[in-house]
This record gives sequence, C-alpha cells and structure tokens, in this order.
Amino acid sequence: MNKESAQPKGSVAFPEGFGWGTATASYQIEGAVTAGGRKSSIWDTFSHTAAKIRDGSNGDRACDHYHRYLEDVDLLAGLGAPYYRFSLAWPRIQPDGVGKANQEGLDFYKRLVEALLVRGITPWVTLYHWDLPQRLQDQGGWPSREVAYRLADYAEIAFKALSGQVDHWTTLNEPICSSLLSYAQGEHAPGHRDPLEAIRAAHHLLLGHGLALERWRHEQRDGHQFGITINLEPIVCAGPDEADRDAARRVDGITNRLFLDPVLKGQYPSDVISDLAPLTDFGHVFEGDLEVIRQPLDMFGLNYYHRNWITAGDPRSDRFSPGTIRVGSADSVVVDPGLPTTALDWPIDPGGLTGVLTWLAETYRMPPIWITESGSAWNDRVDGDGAVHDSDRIAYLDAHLRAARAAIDAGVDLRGYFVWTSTDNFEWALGESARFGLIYLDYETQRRIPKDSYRWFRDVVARNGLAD
Ligand code: GCO
Repeated sequence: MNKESAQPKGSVAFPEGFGWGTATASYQIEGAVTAGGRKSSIWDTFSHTAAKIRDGSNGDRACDHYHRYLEDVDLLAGLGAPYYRFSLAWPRIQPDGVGKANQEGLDFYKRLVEALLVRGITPWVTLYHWDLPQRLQDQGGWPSREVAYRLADYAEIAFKALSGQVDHWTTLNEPICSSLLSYAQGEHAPGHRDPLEAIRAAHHLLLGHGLALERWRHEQRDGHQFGITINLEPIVCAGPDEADRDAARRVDGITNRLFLDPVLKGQYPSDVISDLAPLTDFGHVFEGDLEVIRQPLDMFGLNYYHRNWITAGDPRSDRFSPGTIRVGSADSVVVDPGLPTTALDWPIDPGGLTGVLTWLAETYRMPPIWITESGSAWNDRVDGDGAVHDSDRIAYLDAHLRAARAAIDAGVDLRGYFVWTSTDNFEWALGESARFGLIYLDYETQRRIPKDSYRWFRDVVARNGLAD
C-alpha cells in the first residue's frame, strides 16, 4: 500500500448531503437457509457441490443475519451512514420463483426495514443479487426467456409489500456475474460453461430489469427512485499493436458495453454483435425488447473494483488469467499492471475509478451516479489487544474516496459511496476466506468486532469527508 499512501493528502470535503452507506447481499449474509419457508436458490445448490467454493464453505450460516439483524442494524447505526443497501432473497419471498408470496419471507424484510427506519437509516433495496430460486433454474434458468417474466412478477410482489417504506429500488446487481460468470465461465452458480447460454442469460436479465421497472413505475408514488447496479471493469490496452487494441476493444465490449448500451441507449453495440456472430445471430432478442430494457433511470449504481489490462495473445500462456476472459475474447490475455494488490491479488487502482466515472459522464446520458460498491479484502485477524487493525483497508478507502472526489470536481454528478461491505460475509466462490467487511466476523461464535476501518469510516461520515 506504500504507493497509495504516497498519494497527495490533505483534507477533502464532499458535497453536502453526500450519500454515505454500506452494501450487502442476501445470500452472503442471511444464513438460515431453510427458515421461514425459504427454499433453495442456485447458490445453495452450487455451494453444496464439491470443489465449487475455495474453502469448502457455503452460505448456510454466513452472518446468520436472518436471526441477528437487530444487532447488525445497531452496528450500522453506530456507523452513522445514512444509507444501507441490501438485497431481497427471491427464494424467501417466492420460494419456487412463481406464484403467491410467502408472507414469512416478506415479514422478515418488513422487520428489517422498520429497524433501519427507526434508526434513521434509509433502506436501499436490490431486487436480485444472484439467488435465483432453484426451481426456476430447473426450468431453464436465465437462458430461458420465461425467467425475465418471473422476475417482473417477483418485482411487483416485493414492491407492493415494501414500497410504502422503501423509496430506493434497484433491479439487478452486476448482470455480468449472473450471466457470463455463471453460464459461460462456470465460476458462479449454476456453474455452466456454455457461451450461448450466457449471452441469452445476459439478455433475459436485462429484459427482466426493464419489465420490473415497468411494473414499479405503474405503482410508483412521489419519492420513489429506480435504478440498476452494473459493475464496470474499465479496459486498458496494454500492448502496442493493432491486435492488442482489438483485443482490448472486444473485452471492453463483452464486459462493459454489452450491459451499458442496452440499458442506457436501447441497443446492443454493433461491434459486439459482430464479435459474437460465430456464436449467435441475437435471434433471442425479440422486437420491442430493447425499448423495454431502456427505461428512464433515476439513479445508476456503479460497482468498481479495478481496471483490467489486456493484450492480444494466447490464453494458454502463463499470463492467462482465466477468470476475466470473456465469451468472444478467447485470444486475449490479462496482464499484470504491476500495481500493489489486495489480499485477492486484485490491483489497487483508484485512478480507474475517476476514469470510469468521467468516461460514463462523457459517453452516456447518465442519471445521477452512486457508487454502490467499493471495497477490498485483506487477511484481517484479531490482534492480541482484541482489535482488528486493518490499516490497508483504510488506505484503500481513503484513496478511492479521493478518486471519487476528483470525479465530482471534474463535473460528474456522483451522489453517494457505499462501502462493500459492512460485516465480513460469504464471498461467493471464495467462501468465508475473503474478508471485505468494516466489521470482523468470527464465523464460529458469530461475534462481530468492528475493525479500525469501521471507526475510520464513521469519522469520514461524521465530517462528510477525509481528514488530512
Ligand atoms: C460482486 C458483488 C458482491 C461481492 C463484492 C466483492 O461484486 O461480486 O456485488 O456481492 O461480494 O463485489 O467481490
């Protein structure tokens, strides 16, 4: 982190009313996977499949937030951040993904929302953060168009139950993960390796987004705000040749523009359509779909972790990083930019955050932007004094907040910044082995220990900015 701490310092103030918060996702924190009528999601199935999760863990216990939500909400209140972003578990609300609501599931979220509101915290709901009811996967999952309509029904049920108290609603979290990573790269549930399934899944997720927004707008009252969260991995061309530039363009297309362009412009990028021509003629895109997908948005959620540096090359070479190569980009290579890294070997790249924010504002007609996730994993441990001294996380957040402020200075309409995440939780394919929280979790005892970064972020929120 030395390079980071060598960045220019000095106090930094954020605009008045800036939206500080933290973010979580249902399967990552709730545990209690059979409580209250919940049935299995694709993540239950996947995490119980041998060798899918790095440390062999699963989400059965996670943070046991389903039972301990009051303790968690008290910890959020102690942080003082005005927003809390969380997702609803579809298999709690509609255990088979279809039909009438499971009242017990809705009641849990009503209690949670109530607990947040009485502590002055604004709830920010994500409808779908990847826990598709298993029954819908058995019927084809996201490669099947039907599931988009099921999402719209679920969106309506959730909205009718909670919209009296919840103003902020986002449809999807990171559709690239629930399509390409899940159906082509095999890394996320359901763990398929079929590029065509993945491209169809991407479209049906986006269609589901549009259909859900239509339902919400129909029921809308004053004060409701609607959006989507997309994660962007800005691509840097890391080689001198035309072939390198083409590789970078292709990876950017499939990673970023495949999702942004339909949502913000109502079209698929023409270069991505031709890149994918050997695979599909996009016959799964029906007339009118793109108008449904491109809806007015009140807010755009950006999740940012780092850029990727790409050259042309043979993916079987030792520079190949399988996790980031996408459908239609097989002859491209991710290269190491030589930046300091987090415990997951992810580059620490705050400059990319300023860059992507300004690029978005210059390239698209953007609604107000919120950073709905930014954070880092470290090998945290409880020290002899009983505390968790996570100075690397503090330096990381400090650098990214300076980068966010630089984008505001450059004219970007950035309204908020949510740290990923409040408490250490089940990090998908990495299980319990990656700790992203401001609060340390002892999984065995379920004890929560606020880390140094928790107190640091509390002070940032209180002063609405960074100290010297
Ligand atoms: C994602 C998700 C989060 C992750 C976080 C850290 O980006 O994958 O939205 O659920 O836990 O990003 O990887």
